[in-house]
Amino acid sequence: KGQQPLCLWFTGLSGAGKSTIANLVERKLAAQGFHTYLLDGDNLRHGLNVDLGFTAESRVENVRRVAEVAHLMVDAGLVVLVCVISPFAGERDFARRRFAEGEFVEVFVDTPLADCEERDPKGLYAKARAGRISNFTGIDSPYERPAAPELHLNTEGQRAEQLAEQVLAYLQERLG
Ligand code: GGZ
Repeated sequence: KGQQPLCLWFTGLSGAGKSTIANLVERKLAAQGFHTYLLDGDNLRHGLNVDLGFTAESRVENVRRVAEVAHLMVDAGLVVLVCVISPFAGERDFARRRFAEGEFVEVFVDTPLADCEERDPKGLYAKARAGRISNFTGIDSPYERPAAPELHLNTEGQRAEQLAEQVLAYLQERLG
């Protein structure tokens, strides 16, 4: 199936739902015949980015590498879904600039910190609050909210399935 290569860049707090939504979107795109690949920050940190931690410098490098890999994959013709907190506007802009106009779709998964902390699927927020992890996004490390994302998902009271549909509806309009 003919397709426009594209990078869907999901940004948001830990536990915001980036991976859950991106996985649903990927499944639906694959079912429509698109060739997709999902780059997940948490997974990449076990391989490509195993040398990086969570200082500001490490996050800058982490996001830079992920953007470069995503760019290579888009170059190869894929629809790439990226899930990284990418807390700094400057690095998200760096990522955007790697791509041609219209190839980069920033998706802000906007979940209130309180909700992320309540979910706390990996117990990381509890650890951060207890001072057992430092530089935790939203606790003692900043998250700069996107000013003008292509898509702003307000997740409060929404199911992941509905949010994935919002992404697909946007793509449908964009890609036809
Ligand atoms: C934020 C952390 C931290 C700290 C471990 N701060 O929700 P998760 O668990 O599965 O995903 C988070 C992941 C964040 O990696 P990214 O590569 O997306 O971050 S960034 O874009 O800022 O470079 C979280 C886990 O790693 N994690 N320690 N201190 N998240």
